[in-house]
Amino acid sequence: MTTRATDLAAATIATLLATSLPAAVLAETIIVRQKDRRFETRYIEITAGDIVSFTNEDRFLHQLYTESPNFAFDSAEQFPDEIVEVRFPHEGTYEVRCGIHPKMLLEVEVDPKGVGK
Ligand SMILES: [Cu+2]
Repeated sequence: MTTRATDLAAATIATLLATSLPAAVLAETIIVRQKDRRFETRYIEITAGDIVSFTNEDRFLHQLYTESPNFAFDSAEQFPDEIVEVRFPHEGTYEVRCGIHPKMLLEVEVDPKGVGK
């Protein structure tokens, strides 16, 4: 039995993928647009570790926050065209709100890692 160079290369690539993929690539980024004083959707379901990317497509400020016993963030003022990225590290259900527009509400359900969506 002989080992050809291409087999070695394939094995090397497979090894690299196996060792470098998990943490970095399995996390997803989910885009949620803010437009007309609303989030484009009222509910998203993600996995712990995922990042939600909020894009301000209005011509005025937003200010995102969530408050919960195990996770909180406050974006401060978010200018037009500014993107705020929020990583949700823990499972749970979170209400993302805007400090400037009280009717804005996005519910984020965060599943534990390893559970299907
Ligand atoms: Cu707002």
